Amino acid sequence: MNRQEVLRAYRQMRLARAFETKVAELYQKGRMGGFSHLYTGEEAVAVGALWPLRPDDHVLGSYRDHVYLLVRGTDPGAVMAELYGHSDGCCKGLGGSMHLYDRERNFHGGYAIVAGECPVAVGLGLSVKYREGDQVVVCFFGDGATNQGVYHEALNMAGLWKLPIVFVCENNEYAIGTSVERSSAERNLARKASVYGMPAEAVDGMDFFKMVSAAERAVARARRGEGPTFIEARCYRYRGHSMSDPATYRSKEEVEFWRGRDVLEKLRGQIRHDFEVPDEEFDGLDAEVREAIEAAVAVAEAGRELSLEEARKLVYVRP
Ligand SMILES: Cc1ncc(C[n+]2csc(CCOP(=O)(O)OP(=O)(O)O)c2C)c(N)n1
Repeated sequence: MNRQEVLRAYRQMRLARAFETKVAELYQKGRMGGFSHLYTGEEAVAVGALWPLRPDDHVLGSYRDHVYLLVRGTDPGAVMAELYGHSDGCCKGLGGSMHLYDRERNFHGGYAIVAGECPVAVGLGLSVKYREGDQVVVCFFGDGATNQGVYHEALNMAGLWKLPIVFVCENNEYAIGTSVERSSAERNLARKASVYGMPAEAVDGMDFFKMVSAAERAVARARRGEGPTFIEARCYRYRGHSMSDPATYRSKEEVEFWRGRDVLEKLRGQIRHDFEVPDEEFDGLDAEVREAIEAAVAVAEAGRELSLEEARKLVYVRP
């Protein structure tokens, strides 16, 4: 990767972090309703896994979904307005935090049902194969999803039919407050997936470069028609499961251990060292990101909710 590319990766990660820090603040001020599940700490997984994709590739995620859209290039104002439930939102305010969607960028949804995105990814993968395309489907889900029946059905079909899918499991060690050891008979989630006819590997999800190289291998395999790959990204979320979770089930030491391996700090250190990027250049990028976030908040604040009549027209269609 060259200097320009690594700085682009840093900017994407910084934008993701700053966006969600702002969301936490605005959520606490009551500016948005519904649930809000933040990705803070896991940014290297999304930025790394999506790095090799082309605009015509497909992406799906769970309810912890804000960052995927930002990385895919959805306007931050459209994501923020969606969280406000406003009509400028990427789903005109009808989806909200857990149900983001951007057809133009082939982001096919945030799914609030755990593992709900996995069979949809199989459908998309099958459609790519049927049309003899070379697009790839990247499907994100948490460790908790690997205990769902539909997840196993989806992986089985993807492996059997050699579909062009990259399954990215964000193993952040917890499903709400239940740790992997207490919920999965097989704690090694890569091994658990490997029986479905696909290569499966565990990757340090706190390291952007390791995520990129795993994703590049998986995407290349899928494009060559060799079928799916499973990546277990070992990572950690700094915050509770959602904004209403005080996360009392884990110790301060545990959180501090992971914060000490912060993905943004790590990437900044690597770039500073390898490309001799001066601090002022990082400061410039940080300032640019702050402005982008302010602009996003301004879009959301200035917006309005759809009227019931407008909403009804979008939700119901005549058969
Ligand atoms: C089928 C189903 N069962 C239970 C829930 C309630 N629920 C919401 S999030 C969650 C935990 C999922 O954890 P994980 O898949 O590890 O994702 P993470 O939140 O760690 O990103 C559960 C059990 C749900 N939404 N859907």
